[in-house]
Amino acid sequence: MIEQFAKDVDDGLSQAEKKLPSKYFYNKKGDALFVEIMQLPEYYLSRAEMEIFSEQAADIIQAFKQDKGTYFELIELGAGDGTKTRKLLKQLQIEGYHYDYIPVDISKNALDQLEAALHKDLPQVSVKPKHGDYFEILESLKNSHHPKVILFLGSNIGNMPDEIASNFLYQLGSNLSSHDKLLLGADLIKSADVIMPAYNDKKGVTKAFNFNLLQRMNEELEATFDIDNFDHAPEYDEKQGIAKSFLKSKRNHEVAVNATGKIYQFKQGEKIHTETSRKYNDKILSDILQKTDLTIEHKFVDKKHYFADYILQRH
Ligand code: AVJ
Repeated sequence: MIEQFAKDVDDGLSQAEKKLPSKYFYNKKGDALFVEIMQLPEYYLSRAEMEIFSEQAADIIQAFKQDKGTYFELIELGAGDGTKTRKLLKQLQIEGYHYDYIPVDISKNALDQLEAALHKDLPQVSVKPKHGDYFEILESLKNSHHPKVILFLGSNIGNMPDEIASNFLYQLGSNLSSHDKLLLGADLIKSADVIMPAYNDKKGVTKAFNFNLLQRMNEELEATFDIDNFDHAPEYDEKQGIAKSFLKSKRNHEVAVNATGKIYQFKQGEKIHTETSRKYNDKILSDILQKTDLTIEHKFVDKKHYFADYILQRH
């Protein structure tokens, strides 16, 4: 794991345009910061999706079109703290469905906490956590022949550039059977004055989340990053609907990373791209789905039309 981290860091920092994979945000501290982000007044995404789940859980479940008498697998990619999913799990219990809830997450810490919390709050739900990244899980889907409903919420897909998202959804679709469903949460394109504060909150939690990546490299890779040498610098291209987060070097300096055995130079104003958060509309999503076996069947939105949960079916 550490070796892969070191390799990814070396790859990213050796490019002309430096970058780091956003999946490394999520260590114990990053998980806690992300939970804090979800509660920020500026971070509308979680609240909008929560509203959809609170008010439309029964309709969403109906759109799954699962047979009440037949066991199915409810698989959540990037489950995190599972707050929204709880609404669905409760409703599924009420309606008497037979299923296992299989949360998948890159963070073992988040999975352990989720399992403990569900065991306490919803003891009837059978929870079978899986630790790993999304791509690793795809293969293992093939090994089970039960009907499946995949949850990919929170606009987590937005971390993938469109081509990667398309490949990922293609692979996901090809590992599903017809009538399996994918519930895909997608943040919708809107104006910069709503989006920018969500990635640059007043309290500085998102900034701390971004800086945590530097601290994680210091701790796990014996790097010498000084957070005082960087600014948190989010951007949003309103026309394209793409938000990006950067760490921007305040001065010319260099950083040693013991685990890679290298020294990396940073120029004043030079940026490390740490995250992409793509925003969607029906057209963008349809284009991404074009090469896949998945088609849009339903769309659930919040009252402000900030966020959408799409139901996709393998055709
Ligand atoms: C969990 C990937 C959806 O991109 O909005 C929040 C992560 N980054 N604030 C997002 C995040 C900074 C989030 N996703």
